[in-house]
Amino acid sequence: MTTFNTNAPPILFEVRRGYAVITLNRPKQLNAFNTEMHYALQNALTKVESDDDIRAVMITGAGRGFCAGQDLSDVNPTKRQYDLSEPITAFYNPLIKRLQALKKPKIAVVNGVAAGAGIGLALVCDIVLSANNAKFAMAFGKIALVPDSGVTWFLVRLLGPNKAKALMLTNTVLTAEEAEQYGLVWRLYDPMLLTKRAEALTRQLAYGPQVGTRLTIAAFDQAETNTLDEQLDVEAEFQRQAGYSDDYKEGVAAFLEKRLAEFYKKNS
Ligand code: T3D
Repeated sequence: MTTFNTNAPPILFEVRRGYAVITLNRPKQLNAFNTEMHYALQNALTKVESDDDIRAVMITGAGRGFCAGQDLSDVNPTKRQYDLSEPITAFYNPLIKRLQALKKPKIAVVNGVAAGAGIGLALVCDIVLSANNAKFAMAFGKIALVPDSGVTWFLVRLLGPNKAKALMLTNTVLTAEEAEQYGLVWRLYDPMLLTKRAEALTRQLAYGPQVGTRLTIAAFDQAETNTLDEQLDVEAEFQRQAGYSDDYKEGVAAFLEKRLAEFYKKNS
């Protein structure tokens, strides 16, 4: 039988060379969100945003789940009813907006089931890796709620309106393979290999060019709503900024000198 440490912190936060790892740490509840976990995640994100040595971030879950959305035992409506827009506007919306605004590469490492707001947490990341035995449970409809945490926004863009609605209205639980086919996931890995592969990818992004990477993320974010004319202007402006970066000088010098570019030199 698995035993769980009830005094464990709701988030584990580790800074490694060039990147941070955030681990949602309520494994008994499949890392469902409660208020403490929201606050701890906010604190972790403050560190990620403010520390220039953190150039990328991995978000994953402890135990057999990634994140099961809201902790339902915390909000049990049979005991007490309240305005559900409050936790959404106080916690979930700021979390998704903050992650969307963070232009350092964010890698969701879906180690097990993701449900409800846990799917929004994964989809707001720039790259989603998943264990090939993970599941993506839409969940909201099953408890008579509507999708939140940006899930309607992400799914309609990934799948188109009809497929997105069908998925949600039927409370479908996607397998990892289906999630990959639908574009929710970038790569699937054997669970034994997932962490190593995710760390390697996160390091690759952390040690890559920073200005260009951040502007690339921002450019794709703006492409969601821009016209082609507007987007061409964005690309020109971002290219102007990237062209003044030391990383660009290093990238071109390395090419001409037939060597590997070194964009990350800390402690080396
Ligand atoms: O309320 C607001 O603030 C509004 C915001 C809403 C945002 C949302 O996220 S709404 C959606 C909330 N989430 C869900 O409805 C998901 C509920 N969970 C499930 O449907 C299933 O647990 C899963 C599909 C995620 C996994 O199924 P399975 O069969 O692999 O695991 P299980 O046996 O159901 O769960 C394992 C344990 O985790 C179990 O506890 P136990 O019996 O071993 O002590 C279960 O109660 C617990 N657990 C799973 N999800 C939650 C949870 N505990 C609290 N809250 C959960 N969301």
